[in-house]
Amino acid sequence: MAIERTLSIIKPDAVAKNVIGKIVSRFEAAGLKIVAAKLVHLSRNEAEQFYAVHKERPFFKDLVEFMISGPVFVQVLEGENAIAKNRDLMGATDPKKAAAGTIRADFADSIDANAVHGSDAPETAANEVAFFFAGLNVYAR
Ligand code: RTP
Ligand code: MG
Repeated sequence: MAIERTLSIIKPDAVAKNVIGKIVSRFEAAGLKIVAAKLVHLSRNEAEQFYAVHKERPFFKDLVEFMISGPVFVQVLEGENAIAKNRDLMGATDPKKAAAGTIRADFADSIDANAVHGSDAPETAANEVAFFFAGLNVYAR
């Protein structure tokens, strides 16, 4: 199986709840390594750029407002099948539909304030890693 890199964001709701450590522990327990990390408060422009793929969706404005409402903890995770593994750990977008024991089931309040972001495919992972960590290798060696 391929060693991949993926982008994870612990969103403002989870940072405000003081559960960065609990969420990071789940990545570590699943065998994902943190190869880069930083706490940042996104500007409106950065949040709009990051979620540009959703700019025509009805929830775009609320999504941007939420993502700039407080600091976020951004990480690059590396490991076997890291992109899908991270998405499995996160659970479904809507926490009401997220499987028991997933990050969103345990820490998210709503489909808007849903605790974490994770890249959804190899191409988006490469773009998202480069967006936050210029100069970092987007693929594992
Ligand atoms: P993410 O990109 O944040 O990891 O979440 P995702 O892949 O599970 O979901 P996606 O479809 O990419 O949507 C991005 C974020 O937009 C918000 N959203 N709200 N109200 C709605 O119907 C709705 N749908 C999506 C969520 O916060 C979602 O994480
Ligand atoms: Mg997404």
